[in-house]
Amino acid sequence: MATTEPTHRGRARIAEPGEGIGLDELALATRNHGMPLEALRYDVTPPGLHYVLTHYDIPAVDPGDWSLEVGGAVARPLRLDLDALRRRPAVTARVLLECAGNGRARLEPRPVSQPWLLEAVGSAEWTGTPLAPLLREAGVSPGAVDVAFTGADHGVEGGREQDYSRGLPLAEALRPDVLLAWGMNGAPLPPQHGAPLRLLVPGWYGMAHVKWLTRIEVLDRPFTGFQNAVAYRIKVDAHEAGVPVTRIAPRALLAPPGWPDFLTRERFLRPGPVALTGRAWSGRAPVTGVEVSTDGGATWTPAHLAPADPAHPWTWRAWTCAWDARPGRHELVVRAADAEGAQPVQQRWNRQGMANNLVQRVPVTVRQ
Ligand SMILES: Nc1nc2c(c(=O)[nH]1)N[C@H]1C(S)=C(S)[C@@H](COP(=O)(O)O)O[C@H]1N2
Ligand SMILES: [Mo]
Repeated sequence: MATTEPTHRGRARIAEPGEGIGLDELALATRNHGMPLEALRYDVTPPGLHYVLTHYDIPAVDPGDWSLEVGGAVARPLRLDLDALRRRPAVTARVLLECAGNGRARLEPRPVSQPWLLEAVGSAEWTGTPLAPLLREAGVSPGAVDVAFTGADHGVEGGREQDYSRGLPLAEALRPDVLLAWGMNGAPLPPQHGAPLRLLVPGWYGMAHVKWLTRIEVLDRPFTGFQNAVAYRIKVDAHEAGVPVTRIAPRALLAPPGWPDFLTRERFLRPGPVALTGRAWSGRAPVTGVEVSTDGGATWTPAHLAPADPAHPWTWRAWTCAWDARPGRHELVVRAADAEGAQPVQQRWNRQGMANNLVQRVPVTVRQ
């Protein structure tokens, strides 16, 4: 990893008070699209509607001469091409991904980065082979602690030139549900989602699910690469080490009811009974409940939460809540809880805007 002189523009910073979203953030937002929230209606996010987040460029990878290397602290280093991987036992799992920066754009002050509102989520059906048996075949050394996963994409971040690379604790890498995936929704992985092969670590925020995977390195020391040591840390002061971002905190989202204004996205409804619907998830523990407020959070009503599907423990669950919409302006708010607690109603700020699960607020106007 080479160090280049950081330019001022490329450095992470916090927006000035009152500073609007700038062109750098707009450029990121047009490359990295979210899932339109009406797509919360689908159990499995259809192709093209799943959110996308790519730090650098989508790399040019020829699947014909691509191969995956497994090395480092192992007894028998391996190299596998796509055919060799596809001959291994295959599973298909429904796994929700959410970017750790989801909700960042509404933080005050705003960390300048990919300006997600709330749409950095999707749940697809991923096909691949479990990672653990492959690691066992390679023979993990007794002193191993972390596993580093490196993608084919390359860029500069925080002034440091690097391949996108993430470390994962060995115990997590050995979980039976961690996959090396070559398929998404029954088709080969599309370029933007990591073709020909990506990692899936169910329950963890998006950054752990390394795309365009080329190398797996078992480490007998903790991984100290940029994406773990500098990025993806929850910290308030620039100089503190911070806490690493790991599993997805609980969140409920409302499929915005009624119809939108083209420009402002403000919502309009007709008076009468409305079935409010949405999805809820957590990567830490099962969701225990969803509550809905139609008065800006003054009072809360429990929503009906669909039972967990044992076949799909890592996806979202549907919820519904009946509302008798009366004419006027209302603020709809939803919050999910898991065994560790509920979503906060007040922001919990951190300087990278990570793992923020502030409640969603949807202002609506019920027309006469
Ligand atoms: N190689 C590589 N893997 C990556 C990234 C990346 O920039 N490069 N972005 C990560 C982040 S931050 C997220 S949120 C998810 C997004 O996955 P998706 O684009 O398939 O939704 O990919 C992760 N894997
Ligand atoms: Mo992300």
